[in-house]
Amino acid sequence: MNYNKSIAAFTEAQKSIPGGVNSPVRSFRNVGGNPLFIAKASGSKITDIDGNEFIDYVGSWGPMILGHTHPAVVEAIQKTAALGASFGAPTLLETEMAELIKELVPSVASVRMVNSGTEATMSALRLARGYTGRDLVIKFEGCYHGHNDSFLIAAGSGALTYGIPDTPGVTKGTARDTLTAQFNDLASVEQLFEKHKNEIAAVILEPVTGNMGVIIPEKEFMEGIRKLCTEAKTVLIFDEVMTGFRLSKGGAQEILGITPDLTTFGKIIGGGLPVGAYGGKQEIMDQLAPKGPVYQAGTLSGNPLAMAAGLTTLRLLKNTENFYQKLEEKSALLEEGLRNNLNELGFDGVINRVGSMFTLFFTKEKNVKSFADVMKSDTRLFTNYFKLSLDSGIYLAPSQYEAGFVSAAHSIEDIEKTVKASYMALKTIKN
Ligand code: HOZ
Repeated sequence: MNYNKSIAAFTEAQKSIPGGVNSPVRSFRNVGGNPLFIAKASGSKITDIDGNEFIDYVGSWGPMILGHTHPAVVEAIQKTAALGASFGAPTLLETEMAELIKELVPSVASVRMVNSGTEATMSALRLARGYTGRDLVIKFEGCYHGHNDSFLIAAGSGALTYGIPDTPGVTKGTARDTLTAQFNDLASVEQLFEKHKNEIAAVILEPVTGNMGVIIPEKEFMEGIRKLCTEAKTVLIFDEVMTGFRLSKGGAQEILGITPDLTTFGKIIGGGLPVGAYGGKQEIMDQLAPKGPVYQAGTLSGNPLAMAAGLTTLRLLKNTENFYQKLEEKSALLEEGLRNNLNELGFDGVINRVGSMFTLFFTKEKNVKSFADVMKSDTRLFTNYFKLSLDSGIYLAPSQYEAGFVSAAHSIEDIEKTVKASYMALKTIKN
């Protein structure tokens, strides 16, 4: 494939944008390549400015569950835009969105819209601190909750990809208030609760991780955390920015059968436009200004375009028969094909998948259940695989530590093509 225009565009971009990108993980630096500059996308396909077309498993890092440029979503954005892009005043769309989220996610009694997942997690933490009157938060190594200072400690996603899980610029005081535990290791959480009795405001986690690749939580781990939080009157926050409306209508909490106190959302609820939200128990949400004393605000919060795109997306998920069943079937087919390839060609690897979220870890481990397991992955092998996949028309996230996403627009033919391309990539690596 010829990437000349993207190469030139990246050179130009680096003159005026730090690192040439507005979010680090998309720079391809980790896989030694040049990011593709995208011209357009439709359904399961994305097209770069050189005219190369790819089957897209990034899906804008999660939001595009219906595929790109779904006609109903495009129409909703266009119609809403014609009425005005932003008013800084309430609209009916915001209430409709809140009501729909409440209906689909029963743990949410009240919900506040913001503009990104980062804002959602940052605000949820402030709210948990205001509600409990405590300072400390427990997060899990490798989990990523956006780029707020409190969460850039042992962080996943781009921070992990570029080896800066603890970023400079976070004050010692902030870092001291963030405690880290190990995912799927309940004892590591218990120890922190023992040591900091009655001081922990919140525990936050991705209930199914995506930002260190997909890791499936063990039942006892999740139940144990819920119990610890309840006993200590600590606020349990599920960061469902990635998993919300992705793994089921009710998100990860529905399939795991665990009820958090607060949930953060993003990605899918904006249908591809910038958005975030956080919601949960009434008595906690009542602490938010103007009802309560915990302040949080935003000029573009509940923006009509984002609400229109998100509402249209959520309604389609809700009203399309067997929506999640069909996604599951396609994703299972992909998993099976990828696993057969690994086995047939004698590669070590683990494929973790929940619904339409998956990660292929190149590793000799039998399972990938923890951050420590993730870190044993062969990233050199991943890099080769990534580049060969790209050259054969498959667009994967440019990092071993991310999830892939299947959308409703992916066809069986797309999946078969992907499995074939993956086979050829592995065969080339082997030879
Ligand atoms: N944190 C996102 C991936 N988990 C990166 C999003 C982007 O670079 O656009």
